[in-house]
Amino acid sequence: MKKKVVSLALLVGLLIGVSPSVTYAHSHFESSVPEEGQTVEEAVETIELSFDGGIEQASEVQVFTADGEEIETTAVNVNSPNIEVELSEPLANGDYRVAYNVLSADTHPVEGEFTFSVEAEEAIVEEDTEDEATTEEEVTDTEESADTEEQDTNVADEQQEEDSEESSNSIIWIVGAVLVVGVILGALAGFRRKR
Ligand SMILES: [Cu+2]
Repeated sequence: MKKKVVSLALLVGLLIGVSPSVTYAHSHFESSVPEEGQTVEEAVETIELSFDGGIEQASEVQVFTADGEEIETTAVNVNSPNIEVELSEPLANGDYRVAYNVLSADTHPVEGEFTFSVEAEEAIVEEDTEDEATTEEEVTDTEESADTEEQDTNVADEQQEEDSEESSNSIIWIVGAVLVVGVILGALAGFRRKR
């Protein structure tokens, strides 16, 4: 009789111990938009990932170009079991890799990645030229800032020179104006006296 009670207690204990892992099962990557290997022919500004179980807020997603350059994301919205990644601007044509590091609801990390391509018309071609323009601007910016650092003191000196030039110029103007007014007044006075 006692043995039965003990084994029953063990059985109940075992069930209780097992049940949490049943409730919080390990989550797996299920699908995405764009999906693995897809070639998208329109602008891509968001990427959606879906998992087959609960995932935690601490989940991360990164998007990379074929060259391994990371794409800027404005938000990674975890809405278990889905994640929506918002990109700062539409993706240019090319191949992309999405890497996810998700925390499953059972606290186990789930890592993985998938790739897709963008092959859109028009809009994306414009994007490309814009990108190039921005890069060129950035390059000049860096050059300029490097120059600025070197010539900082020179610029300050020039600025001071300009300032003093300006002030001496305005003094010349004021003195000149006073002289002209004086000459006119003097002439007028002389004219009146003559009369
Ligand atoms: Cu797990």
